[in-house]
Amino acid sequence: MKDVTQLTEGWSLRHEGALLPARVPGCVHTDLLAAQVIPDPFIGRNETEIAWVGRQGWCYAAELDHDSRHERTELVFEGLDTAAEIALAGEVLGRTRNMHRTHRFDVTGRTGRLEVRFDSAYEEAERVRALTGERPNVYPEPFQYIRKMACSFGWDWGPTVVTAGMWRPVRLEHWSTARLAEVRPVVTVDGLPDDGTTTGRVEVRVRVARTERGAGRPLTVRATVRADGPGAGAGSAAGTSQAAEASFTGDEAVLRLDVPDPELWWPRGYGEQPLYGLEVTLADEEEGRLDVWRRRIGFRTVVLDRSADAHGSGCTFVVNGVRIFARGVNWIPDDVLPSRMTPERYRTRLTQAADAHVDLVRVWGGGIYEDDAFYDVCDELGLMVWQDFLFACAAYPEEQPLRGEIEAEARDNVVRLMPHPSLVLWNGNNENLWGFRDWDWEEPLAGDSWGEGYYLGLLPRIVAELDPTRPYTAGSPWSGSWEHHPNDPRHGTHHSWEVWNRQDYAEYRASVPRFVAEFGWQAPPALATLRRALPGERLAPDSPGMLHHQKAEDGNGKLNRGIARHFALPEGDFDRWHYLAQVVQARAVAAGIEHWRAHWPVCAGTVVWQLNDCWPVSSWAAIDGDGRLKPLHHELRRVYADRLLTLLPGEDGPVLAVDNQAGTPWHTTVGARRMHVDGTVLAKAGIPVEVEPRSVARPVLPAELLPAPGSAEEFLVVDADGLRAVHFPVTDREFAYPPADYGLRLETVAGADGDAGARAGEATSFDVVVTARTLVRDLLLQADRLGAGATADRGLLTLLPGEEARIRVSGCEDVTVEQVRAALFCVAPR
Ligand code: BMA
Repeated sequence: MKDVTQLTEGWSLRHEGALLPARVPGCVHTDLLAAQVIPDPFIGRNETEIAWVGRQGWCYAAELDHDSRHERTELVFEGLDTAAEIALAGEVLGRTRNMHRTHRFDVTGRTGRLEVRFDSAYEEAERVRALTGERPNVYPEPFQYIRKMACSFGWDWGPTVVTAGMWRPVRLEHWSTARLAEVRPVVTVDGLPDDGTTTGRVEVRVRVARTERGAGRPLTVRATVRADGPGAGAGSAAGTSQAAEASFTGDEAVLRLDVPDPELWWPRGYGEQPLYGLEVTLADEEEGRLDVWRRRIGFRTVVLDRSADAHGSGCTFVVNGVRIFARGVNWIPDDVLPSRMTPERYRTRLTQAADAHVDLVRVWGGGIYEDDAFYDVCDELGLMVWQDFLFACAAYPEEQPLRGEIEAEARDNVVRLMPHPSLVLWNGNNENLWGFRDWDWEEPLAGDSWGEGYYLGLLPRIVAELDPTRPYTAGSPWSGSWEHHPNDPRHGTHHSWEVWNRQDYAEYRASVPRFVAEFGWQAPPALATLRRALPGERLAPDSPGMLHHQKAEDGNGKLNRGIARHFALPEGDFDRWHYLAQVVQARAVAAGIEHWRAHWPVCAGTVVWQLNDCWPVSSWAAIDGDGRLKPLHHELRRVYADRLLTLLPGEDGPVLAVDNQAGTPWHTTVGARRMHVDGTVLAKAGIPVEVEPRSVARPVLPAELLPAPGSAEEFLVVDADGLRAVHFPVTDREFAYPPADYGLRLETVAGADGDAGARAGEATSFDVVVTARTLVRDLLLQADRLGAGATADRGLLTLLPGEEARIRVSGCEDVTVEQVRAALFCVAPR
């Protein structure tokens, strides 16, 4: 049986003649940080100070000592970042130039000093650029000439932190006769439940590598699939187990397993996430078991329906026959130093996404193929994953040495990720087809390659060959062919960026794309995050640290104009600017989603740019670089919930849309009130509504309920089953808000052990009970002002006079009512 030894210990990093202790997996920056050679790049303007780290070569070393009874020993690097030369006892084993691949070297019988010498990624990129020639790029740095996480060279939300190192595990594999080189489960489902009997089919395609002795030997491979995992509960296929055996033709074998009536894997909100364990064992007669491979799989079908219809051509995910409005977010690397990611951190971040009722996560092409831990959590939480191949915002040469690297990398990652049932789409690139058409690339390219051959040729061929049941799209955005503009809203996927760049967020309502794969609005991170990142700085929207932690072109200008369209732009009041920027972000994204969801099924999904951040920065993220939730996160939780009440501004006043994305009908009565700003109800009605599952109803609002057009004193409120929507006929700066007046009281929450108050100094939970005496619009408790670890369970709240709201605060020590009052913000403060 194969033996595996992880090589985590005994590594050192050479720096100016000294040897620093090194962590593997890890990278140069984390080792230099641990040795206090560099300051934290996330703090202040340290990023600029440590730019030198990326500009030089680095050498890691360890003593390699092994002694094995096996025929073969291989040194396996799951990820080398990036341009490396690997030498053992002074002899070069090989060279690498791609952080997204696994590399394997034969070290049978060889021991001694193992050195992994990294060149500067810039040097490598320049070398390749010299071979392929120059290509256009949206960003200044040369990321398209090197297969390394593009955003490590800086992005419009990310710092330039160009690292090097063994960012994924390194191990020795000792084996004899043969090992499993590739295992690909192709999972399909015959006969969906409505058709009567269902059969889950697993076709396992196996490839082996052999030693000389193994060359002629007959091998057998056995596969078993059994119910497993958190979702497989009572009444499920629990306990069932199927097995199959096959022998090899050459180095390949195919096994087929049928699982009768499998429990289906569903996206969250549509059903459970039962997972089945698949085990593949390689054996030969003399030695018995040689190698084992284990993964979890799930039974579901997925189709991306792109067929033509009266509106153009759609883009609708269909899982197990159910058509889905995708409630998505874009995912960027959660840390600009991705070796720091842990399974726990993936789980935290993805659980935050699930808490916001997200059901689809797009792994964006300027980042990485994430660790298996990421996709494991998505499998468990029912988060559909759309995976970009790693190309973003640039023209990419198709010549060697890049072409071979890209093919190898795509093969590695398709094979690695295809067992995950959460994976629903492979996508060729981010914005490159659009870039070719619209960003003036054609002239500088002058006929040179730019990546089209990857997106329309190589990548779809690889997906069809290796992972034939999964949909592939050439790019995002993409209209399906060159016949239509790549970003044509009527066809396929669309990125909506004009609105943030140049317009008021109301303009989201001007079109109904078939699938909005990117759109978003910026806001600064939580105050505690800024305080940590910018120690000692007197914060102002344009203070030096704030500007350094704002990477977007004219980012602050766009933030300010976004605020000024609705509110008086606060001068000299950072806290209010910060609050208003966060309000506008939440409202903007909500406006888009409310509008597009109301147009289901013409529009079949929204993928918010962006869920997360990779350091502390003002950005489009809903969760900031320290993991704190912005008000947008709470707003996503509202607008992505199964049930949503929406008031959409229409030509003749507000239009009510009642969205029901649940699988059961929603029968309710919408209470609608036309109100005066002083709290008087001017007209009211109960509107009975019946909304079918996964559909939208638009009940007519009686005319007497519509606030007078242009009124600065009237507004409309609709409520149903604890949900609320409000409509104000004019912008906030025009509306006659009374100075907000509310009472405040704090109530300690009984602990889980029934212990009423908390012991002194102990972190606790308490409720902030707000009683509105006037209209209070978009009340927000910024819990991080009460304590760096404090969180609140609610975001923006609009209260009518006399209403009470309860906000649960967790993770902070006792505070006073005055402190809470100072952490509360609203649109029209007293
Ligand atoms: C799109 C993304 C990213 C970018 C974002 C915000 O272009 O694909 O490249 O960060 O917009 O500008």
